Amino acid sequence: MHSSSVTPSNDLEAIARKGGKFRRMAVRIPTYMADIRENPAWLPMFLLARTIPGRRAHWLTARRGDGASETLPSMFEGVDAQTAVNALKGDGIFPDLQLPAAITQEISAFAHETPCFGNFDRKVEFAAADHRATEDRLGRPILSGHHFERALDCPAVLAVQRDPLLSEIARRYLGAQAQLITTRTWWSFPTKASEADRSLASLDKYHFDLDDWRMIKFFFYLVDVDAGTGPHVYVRGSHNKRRMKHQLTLLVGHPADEIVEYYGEDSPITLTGKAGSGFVEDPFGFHMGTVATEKPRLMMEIGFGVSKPSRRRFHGEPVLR
Ligand SMILES: O=C(O)CCC(=O)C(=O)O
Repeated sequence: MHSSSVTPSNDLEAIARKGGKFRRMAVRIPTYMADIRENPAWLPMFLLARTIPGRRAHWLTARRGDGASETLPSMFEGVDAQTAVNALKGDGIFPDLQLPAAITQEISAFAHETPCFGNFDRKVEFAAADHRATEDRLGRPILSGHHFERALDCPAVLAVQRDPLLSEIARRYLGAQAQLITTRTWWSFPTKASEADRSLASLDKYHFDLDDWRMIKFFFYLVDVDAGTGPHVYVRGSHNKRRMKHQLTLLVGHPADEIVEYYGEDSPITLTGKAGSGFVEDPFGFHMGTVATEKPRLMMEIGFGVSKPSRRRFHGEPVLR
């Protein structure tokens, strides 16, 4: 006869593990409450968009959208919108975008000069070069530095945000309702961060995004990113297939072994590349940023969705104060 028993120490371990999950959720509760206050329509999305039937039902409302801006000049020479859309449909990611060198340099210079906010806290303001000194002064690790609305003061950021290729890909993939919902630039610094800070910064844990029913995010590296610079990882094929257990939980983050077991060992791709390289993904697929171990990473995100943009999420700020 096979039997299993729960010893007191097993019990404590289980509570500690749950404590981790609850802590991860607790970090996000103020964000969720702020979203509901700002837009009550967020609640059904938050509950149902995590399920495959809920999403499929919403995809049926997509109106056909293509061709509107295909002839307008784009900074992304040689990229065919439909090739990107086909890759998004199949893999959930298209990894072949490249910013012009002048745009990359302008955004990078801007992000070096413009003070950012540490760990999403507007009271912690510093220039990227002063990261270590700021950590020493405050006596705690600083994992991320966001520029929030300051990003829009950079003309090159606006030029990328408004590029016709991005909106063409968004309309072809998401439907004619596609609209801009995020623009952010931020640093990820090598440091020893707490789990709560890593969770808030969406680092080191596979998760999917639930900011809208249907979304795509364009990401661009503004420094060279290798294994030590906290590369982004995406699980190919995870945008349109979901284990039941992962549809019926409120948690968006899940352990790597569960992900790899379900989607296959070859499904995660780690995106490294030179400054200016970029990719577009469907963030319902599992993905994560990894914590930088050697050099800071500077990243820009331009996101499209189908619902009214939230003031909060536009620049990635958890709660507006
Ligand atoms: O920092 C990254 O590479 C990932 C960011 C992320 O996970 C997100 O925007 O949801």
